[in-house]
Amino acid sequence: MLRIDVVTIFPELFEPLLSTSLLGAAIEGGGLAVELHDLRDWTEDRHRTVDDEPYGGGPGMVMKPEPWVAAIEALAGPRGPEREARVILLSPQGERLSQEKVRELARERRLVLACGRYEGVDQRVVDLAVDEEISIGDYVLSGGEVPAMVLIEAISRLLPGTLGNPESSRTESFEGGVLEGPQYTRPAVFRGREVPEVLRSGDHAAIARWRHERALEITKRRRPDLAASGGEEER
Ligand code: JBZ
Repeated sequence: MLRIDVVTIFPELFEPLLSTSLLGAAIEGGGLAVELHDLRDWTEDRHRTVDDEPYGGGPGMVMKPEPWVAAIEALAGPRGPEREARVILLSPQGERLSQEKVRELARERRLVLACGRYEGVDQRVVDLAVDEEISIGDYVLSGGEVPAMVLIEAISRLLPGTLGNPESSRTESFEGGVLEGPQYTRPAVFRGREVPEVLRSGDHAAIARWRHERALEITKRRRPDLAASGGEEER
């Protein structure tokens, strides 16, 4: 069982994700528990303030350290060997998320996902309370909520007993370091375009060979960086 505590000023953003079938199944199946927390619950002023002006000037606001450190320590305990959860801040300064990292996190018992907003979080939160920073990629976002959802969905697919089809998690894109080739369903002819004959041949060896060839072809063309590793990652 993996428990994920999410700390955010927008907990309601996560509700639709948590009630969809895939995550719903992981949660119903008992492999995953997600608890949402409003950062403002750890403020102490009347206005429940979470941000303030940046020292040194500049545009925008910075998230205050006090509510963050209080929230993280309440959920994970103080940093150190006794800590009860691995604390991850979603941030552009983080290490790029990979399927290898997803597999590593799926083996943990507890995670705390800290979602920043505004121009970022006071550095002392990172220095005093966060275990690691993760980024989902090089595009500009407004906060860590969507990255946290990406992480939760990627992890949930790997939890034991939570996947509809256990085979699909291995063969899908990236698990083997290779993209999937083209997929087809009925009808056999759509707007004059036929499903490749081999897929309708019933020759399972020929189908497997064809799929493998198409997978290597698309990987080499679209993701030469992946193709360079020969598709031998994790097998
Ligand atoms: C992320 C201030 O909060 C942010 C802003 C951008 C951003 C994150 C958090 S996490 N970008 C990413 O995963 O790349």
